[in-house]
Amino acid sequence: MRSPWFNKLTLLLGPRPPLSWLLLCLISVLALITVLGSSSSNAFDAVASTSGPDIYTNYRRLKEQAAVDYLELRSLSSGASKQKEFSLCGKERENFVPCYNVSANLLAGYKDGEEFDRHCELSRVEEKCLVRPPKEYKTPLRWPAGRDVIWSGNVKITKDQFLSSGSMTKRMMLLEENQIAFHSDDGSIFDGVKDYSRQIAEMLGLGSDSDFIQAGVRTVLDIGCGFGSFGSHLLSLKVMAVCIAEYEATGSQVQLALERGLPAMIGNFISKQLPYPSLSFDMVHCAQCGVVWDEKGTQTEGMLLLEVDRVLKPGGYFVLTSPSLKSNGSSVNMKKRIMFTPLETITQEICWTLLAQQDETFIWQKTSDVQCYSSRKQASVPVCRGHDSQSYYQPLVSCITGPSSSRWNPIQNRSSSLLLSPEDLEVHGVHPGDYYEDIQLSRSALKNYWSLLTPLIFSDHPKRPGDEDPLPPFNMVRNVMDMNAHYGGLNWAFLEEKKSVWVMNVVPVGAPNTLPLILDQGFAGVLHDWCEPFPTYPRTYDMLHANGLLSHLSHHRCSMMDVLLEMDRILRPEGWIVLCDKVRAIEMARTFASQIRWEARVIDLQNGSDQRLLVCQKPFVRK
Ligand SMILES: *[C@@H]1O[C@H](CO)[C@@H](O)[C@H](O)[C@H]1NC(C)=O
Ligand SMILES: *[C@@H]1O[C@H](CO)[C@@H](O)[C@H](O)[C@H]1NC(C)=O
Ligand SMILES: *[C@@H]1O[C@H](CO)[C@@H](O)[C@H](O)[C@H]1NC(C)=O
Ligand SMILES: CC(=O)N[C@H]1CO[C@H](CO)[C@@H](O)[C@@H]1O
Repeated sequence: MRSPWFNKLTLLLGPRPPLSWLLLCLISVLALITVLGSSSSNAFDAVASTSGPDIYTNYRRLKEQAAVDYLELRSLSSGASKQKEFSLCGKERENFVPCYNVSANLLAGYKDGEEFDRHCELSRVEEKCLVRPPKEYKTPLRWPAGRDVIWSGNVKITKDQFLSSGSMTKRMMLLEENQIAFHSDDGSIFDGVKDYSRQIAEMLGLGSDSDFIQAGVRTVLDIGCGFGSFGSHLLSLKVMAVCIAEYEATGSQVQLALERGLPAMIGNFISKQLPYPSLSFDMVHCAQCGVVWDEKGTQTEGMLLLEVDRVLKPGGYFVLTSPSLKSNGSSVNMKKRIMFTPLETITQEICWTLLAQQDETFIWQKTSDVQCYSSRKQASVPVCRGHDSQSYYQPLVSCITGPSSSRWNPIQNRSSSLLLSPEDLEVHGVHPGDYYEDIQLSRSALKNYWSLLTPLIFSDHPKRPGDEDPLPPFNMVRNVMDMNAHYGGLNWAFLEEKKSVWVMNVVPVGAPNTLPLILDQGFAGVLHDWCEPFPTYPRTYDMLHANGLLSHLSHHRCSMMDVLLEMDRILRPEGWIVLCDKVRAIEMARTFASQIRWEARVIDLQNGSDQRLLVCQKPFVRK
């Protein structure tokens, strides 16, 4: 594939020296693979000598970190052979999602929906153990077969939920006793979703739903996505749809969507903003998503719509489908009036126009004209002062965010290329060379990583980078997470290689906030604090990649062990971990990996560089 931007890339890369340590890391992967002596004593010395150019801004934090390191060191120096392996958690934790203990939240006094919110402070788990898969767990089918058929034993769903499912986005059927089938895009089991998608396109004035991209719709936030069938159809049209839904103990929309290989994460905006910056999505979609948008007299009145407005890009669309609008009898119009008068008021005030209304579906368009806000007749909803804070766990606001942002660019005005232009990059304050270099480096990195992902790497005659790619089923990778995504280079590399994966690009709290840039490329991404569990169900990712994350976290007050245990939780059996980091971080992780009972191999860069690669695989069963 040689798209025009590729040439631009080569041009830009040409004169720049290969500065980044990432380059060290990647180039050196080409070097020989050697097994490091497991936890030799100099590894501890390396861990202990925490010198380097790192700037600590907070002395107290430094001291606290020293304490954590010390504890970890002590447990290390008790001898690798004596390292205790973690035991498996009990059966009750098979579908364990930390931070979402509803009964604990209720006990703490959260109510009115806030009990379903994320409250990590209330669910500290003392016991460290490995979340085990259900007894009947089976390796998911390969993409794209796995999109339409899943093993019912892999997800938690009750018979009632199964039988009651019937809405367009929740349709499924039991094939045999252990398989669930969903809407298939090319089959004709259900065609409801296709018709629905065509209807939306028509309401937007498009000839067909394959014109979404041309109309500027590349990314969709699908709130309460059912089981992802609409998103799955959009993916086939090359539109990236990310599903968010609240935590559900059984029949989880997010768990089922991820099991099918569709982008999803737990997200709920009852009281807090979503972990996305403003002006992020081209469309927000809610079909029977269970959100009450116009609740009167509550503290959050109107705020949920303002949150939708915040994450929508200028000129973007809000699609709302709600069967409650379609009455049983003749009172159709009456009902709609009652239901929609409040929404009408607020949508006008925030400069949305009702584009179309058909059956139970309404489409509003957010203004693309900043002037609209100053020319409003009555401005009872003010424009927020200052800029989008872009921090984490912000409360909902009752003002309009975004008009003053330099990222204010109507979706209809955007170039069709996903690659950002130098002008776009200027808006983000990013040097084009850095951006194109990140992509270039990730491209070569991916080639190497991919060829390493085979159990052969753990054998006595390990596979080397560049050796022929392993045969299926070894590369069964669909859901990928880049835990420290930087500019989204790894996502680019996957795209270019035409691998059938999607990437959750995570920007760690405390790292330069590149999330707006990632989302502006049409990728999935989220801000996350890795000292806390990730908002997803167990066994939902096939590959976790982290470049420099461990050293980044050493500035924070969390233990590496907790991060690795969390990685183990969210990884599918036989899933892969690729860590690239400084030698002391990697050697520490190597020791912990054996406690978590991962197969692991350190790859030496053989270049005097202090970067190492750690490739691990989570075993299918642990005895
Ligand atoms: C959830 O919280 C309750 C009440 O604090 C506690 O008894 C229970 O063990 C917790 N559940 C999990 C899975 O941590
Ligand atoms: C419509 O029908 C449903 C179930 O059939 C019922 O629960 C609901 O009350 C009805 N609504 C009206 C407005 O009659
Ligand atoms: C969008 O494009 C139109 C036509 O090229 C132009 O007039 C308008 O100023 C642009 N809007 C923005 C916000 O760039
Ligand atoms: C990326 C890197 O550090 N490359 C170096 C590897 O080692 C050779 C020889 O010592 C250097 O010339 C490279 O610059």
